[in-house]
Amino acid sequence: MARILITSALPYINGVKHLGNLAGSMLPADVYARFKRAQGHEVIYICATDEHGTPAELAAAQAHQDVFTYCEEQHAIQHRIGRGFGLSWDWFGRSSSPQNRALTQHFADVLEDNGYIEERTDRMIYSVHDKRFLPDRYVEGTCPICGYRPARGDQCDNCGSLLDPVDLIEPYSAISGSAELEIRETRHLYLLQTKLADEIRAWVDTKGEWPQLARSIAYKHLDEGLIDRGITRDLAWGVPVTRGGQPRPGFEDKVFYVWFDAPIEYIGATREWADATGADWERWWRLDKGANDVRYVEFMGKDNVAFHTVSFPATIIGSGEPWKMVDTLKAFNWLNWYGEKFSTSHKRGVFMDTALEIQPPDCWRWYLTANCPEGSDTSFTWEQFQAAVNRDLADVLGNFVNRILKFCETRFEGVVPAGGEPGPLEHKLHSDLSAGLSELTGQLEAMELRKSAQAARALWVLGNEYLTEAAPWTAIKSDPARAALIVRTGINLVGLFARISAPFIPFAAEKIVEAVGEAYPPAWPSADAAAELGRIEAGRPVRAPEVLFRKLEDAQIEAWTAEFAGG
Ligand code: B3M
Ligand code: ZN
Repeated sequence: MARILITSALPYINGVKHLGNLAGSMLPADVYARFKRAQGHEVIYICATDEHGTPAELAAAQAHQDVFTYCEEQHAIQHRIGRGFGLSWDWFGRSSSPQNRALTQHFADVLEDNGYIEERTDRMIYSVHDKRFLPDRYVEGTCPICGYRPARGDQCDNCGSLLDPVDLIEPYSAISGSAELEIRETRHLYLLQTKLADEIRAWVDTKGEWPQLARSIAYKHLDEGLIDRGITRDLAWGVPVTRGGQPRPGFEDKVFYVWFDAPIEYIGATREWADATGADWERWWRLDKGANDVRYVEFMGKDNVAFHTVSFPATIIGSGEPWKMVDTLKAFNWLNWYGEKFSTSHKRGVFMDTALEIQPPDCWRWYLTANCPEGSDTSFTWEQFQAAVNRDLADVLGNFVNRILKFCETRFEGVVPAGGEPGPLEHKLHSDLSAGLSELTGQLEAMELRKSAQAARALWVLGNEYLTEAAPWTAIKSDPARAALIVRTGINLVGLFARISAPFIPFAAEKIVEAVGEAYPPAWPSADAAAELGRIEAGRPVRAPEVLFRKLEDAQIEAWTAEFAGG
């Protein structure tokens, strides 16, 4: 048995996330974590809210809250919603935790000791009216590339260009609207990534097993050439800049840049978990404390890949300390809403809170896994969602479970019947199932989410085909022993389907498992179908569960299409 550390990109604190955020990091990480636990491995799945930086401060100001209270509330909201989707985090931490603060300050210290941090003088925008510097999103103005207004200081929302606040045309303060801005000098810490570039490349070169999307983005950034990166900001909310545990002179009003402390929170959150539960965090993260045999897998959207393949590795490698680094990095493209971006302000697309109000979590989990933006950007459509729920879940899986269990209730008093011997139909079923089980396990091992969902569905289809051909409702009239064998086989298929479906649709899987008297969470099956179909023996009471999946009517789909179209 292996030890597997899983993290998904830390969602920003500034509001409830949309379905694309879920589909491109947290959900696939959860499917994989559940699969690996079911195989019997020791797994921890760690996530957290990313709470620092200008997005947090600005969102708090908009909500008329102080940033501390805002973050506390939003963290609780995101935590509750994540649990509502069944995300099986072992810990959902906060990047503003004392644990992360200590680690961030520690990394800055050792990086400086090793000669990888330097103080430099920067020219930054200062607002005379607000009496403060305006980093990143605190400045708005006209985009110098496309002319869009208001473009934000760090990025233009219209053309996507990455900007420097000083490049904006006719800039103004996002706080007060004041255009009385000056360029002033300010001191900042720089992480000397140029000095680390060769070591980072050499490390990426050893990662041949990374999926293609992650590798290509990493090399794109390495080939463009790394630049030294400012890792402090003139902000109040964040990790204070210290040196050797004392405030750093001249940096009393500054904090570390959010992208410096956010990835460190993967470690920080593990410490939060350890502090809360008495677990040992070092055996997951310190190579000198046993983390050598940990396999570390990260899940994230493609825009985060550079930070995880270049910037965070620069922090770790530059520290010279024996920290565990990522082994496999699974990246995703965008899930869009009918070809456009999700947007809170335009009311376009479904966000995680609303999603849970209108449909059960398993329906979203199934659709978003089966249609995740793996090979390219994809678009959500209500028609596909309806098909995923009605055909895959209701017609194929739900119907199978109900047909066989209802039949057992009416004809065998709800007890798994004895008698009968497997015939040619069962032998064919065993060999088809065995092949399908190895396919499914292989795709999950490879973290191919879409293909995994297809493989699971193909197994459900095999069950339906078997039942239709074997036709126990006919056999019962002429050959009761044969009918008993078919029903027993069918009930074992139900149990098997619950086991293979649990990573995708854990709530339904739990109901199914209960219906056939198995334990939850169920263990992952071997590829020996004949053995797997012998688990549930004659004499066990079973019962049909309540409706597992409700079908979606066309009228409902039309109403949602209009409601969430934006405009
Ligand atoms: N919060 C960006 C995002 O949510 C950022 C990820 C941090 S991962 C350490 O896409
Ligand atoms: Zn632009």
